[in-house]
Amino acid sequence: RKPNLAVVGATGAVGTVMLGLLSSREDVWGEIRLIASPRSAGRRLTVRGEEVEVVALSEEAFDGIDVAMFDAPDEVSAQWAPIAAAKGVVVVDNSGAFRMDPDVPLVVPEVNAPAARFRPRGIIANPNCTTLTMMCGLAALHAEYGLRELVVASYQAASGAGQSGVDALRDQLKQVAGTGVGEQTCDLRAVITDNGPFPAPLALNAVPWAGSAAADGWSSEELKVRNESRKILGLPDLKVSATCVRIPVITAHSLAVHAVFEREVSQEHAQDILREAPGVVLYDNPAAGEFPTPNDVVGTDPTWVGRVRRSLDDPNALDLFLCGDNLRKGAALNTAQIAELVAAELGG
Ligand code: 11C
Repeated sequence: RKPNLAVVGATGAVGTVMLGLLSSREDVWGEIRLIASPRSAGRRLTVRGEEVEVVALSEEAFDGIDVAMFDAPDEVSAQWAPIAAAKGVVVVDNSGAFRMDPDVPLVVPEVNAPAARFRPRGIIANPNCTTLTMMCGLAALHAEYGLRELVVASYQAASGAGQSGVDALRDQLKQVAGTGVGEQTCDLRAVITDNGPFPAPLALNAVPWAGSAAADGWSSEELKVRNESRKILGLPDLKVSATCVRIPVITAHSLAVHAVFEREVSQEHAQDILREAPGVVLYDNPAAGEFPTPNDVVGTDPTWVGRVRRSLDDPNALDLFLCGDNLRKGAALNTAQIAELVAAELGG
């Protein structure tokens, strides 16, 4: 029989994209059960062309389920993923709760699919969307050149902060549209009084902060980029410096990456590697105006890469610009791909 799937967090920004993916990808699932907080229970959502009623999160909600995708806050996953796993459900979790647990694999199917089979806790973690934007491209370059160091600046979309981030940005854009606001220091802060989930106005701005405060001035998002990249690539000593910045884009994260390798690189060979890399599209002809932008890649599955250059000061280093839909490959798509690996393993 085909395995039964639960989608926990079905009504959120990622959950909504997930239902679209489940309706358009090859259907490997038996029942698809939609689970959300009690507040959203009873809503009817469409998946695979059929209306399904959302049920409240509870232990019984996992009865008869084989695989559960969680897109929930860290504390909800931390509490409920082990409850589901204890019932024999394989959990694919998109929160930060388990990613760095040595007994939980952190999986990008194009990069380390076999890791998904070692899951002593019955949980597989899905990486952070910022990390995911660069993993497929960097893994391919690492296989050829041996990665030593990453210096990353992110340009992250509002939807990384969920539906409340999208709503806040849309409201702020309405407040500033057609005004002269943004020309003078502080006038944005006078007009935009509700920053939503962001620590400063996002419309007409760039905010160098994502996530929560970690030690020594780093943000949690910057540490996730470092720790998760190390784990996925199997490089525990990889040097990583990230600066994570939110920009007024609705969906699709972008990263400027300076990558240093063990061996000498060439621009053309690096472009060839990226052209062939699974999950990657090379779009790199700046003379013709061809490079990825968030607006061009939103709604697509691959991660896109352009502006590939050999560093002028280091023959072992490349500079590149990557964009990916943070709700698709950055979240729902990668989760679905992992769940499909499990379905294939279970014989679905
Ligand atoms: C953001 N990347 O753009 C974050 C959202 O660890 O899964 C995802 C947080 C996470 O704000």
